Parts: sequence; structure tokens; C-alpha cells
Amino acid sequence: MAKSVRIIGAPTDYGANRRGVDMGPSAIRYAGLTDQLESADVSPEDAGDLTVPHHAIHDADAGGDNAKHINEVEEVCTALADAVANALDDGVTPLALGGDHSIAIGSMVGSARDADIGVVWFDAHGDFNTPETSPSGNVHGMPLAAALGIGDFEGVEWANAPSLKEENVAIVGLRDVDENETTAIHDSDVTAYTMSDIDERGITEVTQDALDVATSGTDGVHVSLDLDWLDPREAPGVGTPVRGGATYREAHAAMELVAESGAMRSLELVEVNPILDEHNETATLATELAASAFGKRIL
Ligand code: 5AB
Ligand code: MN
Ligand code: MN
Ligand code: MN
Repeated sequence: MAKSVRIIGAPTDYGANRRGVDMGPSAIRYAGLTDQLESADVSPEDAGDLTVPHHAIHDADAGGDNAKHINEVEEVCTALADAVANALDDGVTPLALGGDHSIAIGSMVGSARDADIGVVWFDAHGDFNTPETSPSGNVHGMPLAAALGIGDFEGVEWANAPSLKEENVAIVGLRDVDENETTAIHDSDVTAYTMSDIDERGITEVTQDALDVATSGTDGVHVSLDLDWLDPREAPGVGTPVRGGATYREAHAAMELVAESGAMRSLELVEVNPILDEHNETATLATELAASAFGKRIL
């Protein structure tokens, strides 16, 4: 029987400072997500979008400077955590569509509710800031620290994934890390691979190592795919592009290894911003990479 996947849209931009990423779920669906998933031999069901609190004037009412819109982020992530946990209860694999990367707090909390999970985080950025260290106050730069209960997030129940251990987190593709994040990553038991590691060792070996980190002693892996992991030439439609990212083929190879591992418990596609995109190509790429992660085969 084909594996079932439940698509859960999280159309939010409260964690980022560039508008438009809240249209990511529409753009990804429009790019043909369900067809791509069917081509990977999984049967998709679309649960629609979560309700995101409305705001008319975004920046005027951001609330706390250190973690902007934290109440709205909490509302979205709490709903997403429930939706992800319910999908897993129903025996289907949750596929969350962002939205900015703050939604990963909800995905990880939900995925970790009844299991010990590992995480593979494909991203140009560390996403390891806390409200205290963040240079921007944007929560999309903080989700890993939040889920791990680091710094100001310690004991923040809605944001912590207690069964997620640092030693089961692997970040892949780093090339833009803030000074405080560098220290925090070094001080943690998280494993981090930079683009230089990919240059030197190749995407296959690095991804395999990352999967080993995330599967070691866990029940499954949450895969978080920030489209800015890819080079901006492949994925221009993102809010924080950084040159020198993964190529089209490297990204597919990594997702194919994810599929081969058989360990993926939940997946999210984040940071697709159709306003900044060219002809929806970043959203299209996101759908193709999802198909690879779910095991699409050429032959
Ligand atoms: B993304 C920055 N480190 O904290 C910050 O796209 C950028 O989810 C965060 O990886 C980028 O504001 C967040 C400067
Ligand atoms: Mn607002
Ligand atoms: Mn990110
Ligand atoms: Mn990023």
C-alpha cells in the first residue's frame, strides 16, 4: 500500500522580516506538489492551511524586540505541533509547508511528542539564535535553539521538544552564521556541516553522516528543508539568500539519501517566498525535492 502523506500549510511570515513568505503554501501547491508526490508513489491528502492570526500592519505592532511576534509564532506553532502529532497518530507522514522557518518549532515539537526524534536541518543558516543573541529579533533565526531549550527558551513549554537531543541534530550546508551562533553551536552537542565540508567530502558522505547522527538511537528523523540551503541561482525566491549554496543535483542527491534511509518521520519545506521568486521556480524546486525525499525513482 502506498505511503500516505498529509500536507499541512502554515502560511505565516511572523518569524521573518520580509513579507510574502506567508504565500509559500499556495505557491508550492500551485507548482504541482500533489502530482510530484504521486510520482513518488505516495498518496497525498491535503489538510489545507492552519489559521494564522491576521494582521494588517505588520511591523508597527511587532511586540517584544528580542523575539518579534512571539505570541503569533506561538499560536501557529502550537496548532502545527498538534496537526503534525495527529498525522503521525493517524499513520500518515506530515509534510508542513511554510511559511518562514519559525514553523519548525511546531513541526519538531509535534514530531517529538510521542517519540525520540533526530533532526537533519538543511540550511545556509544556523537558526541557533535565542532572543538574547539574535541580531534581528526574527524568530526564523531561532527554531533550533527553541526546540532544544537553549538560552531564553529553556523551560518554554510550547517551544521545547524535550525528547530531541542535541546529539541527534545535524545541520547541513552552513555558510552564514552569526558570531554568537558559532559559539553556541560549538558549545552544543549538535553536529554541523558547512558548505566547505560538502566541497571536501561530497554531498553523499556528508548527508550520510548527518543521517547517522539523526538516526542514532532515535525512532525517526524530522527533515527541515530551508530553500535557502540551495544556491540562489537555483532558488532565488527566498528572503535571506546566500551565495555558494547546494546545487540542484546536490540537493536531489541529499533528498534521495533521506528516502533511502527510510527514517524520515516528518518533513517541512520552508522560506519559499513567491514575491521574490522568478516564475515560481523555487516553489517548483521545493515540490521536486519533496518527491525525492519521499523516494521518487527514475528507473
Ligand atoms: B532562516 C540571521 N541569522 O538570526 C538572524 O532563513 C538570519 O530560517 C536568519 O535560516 C535566517 O536574523 C533564518 C541573521
Ligand atoms: Mn504584526
Ligand atoms: Mn532556516
Ligand atoms: Mn536559512
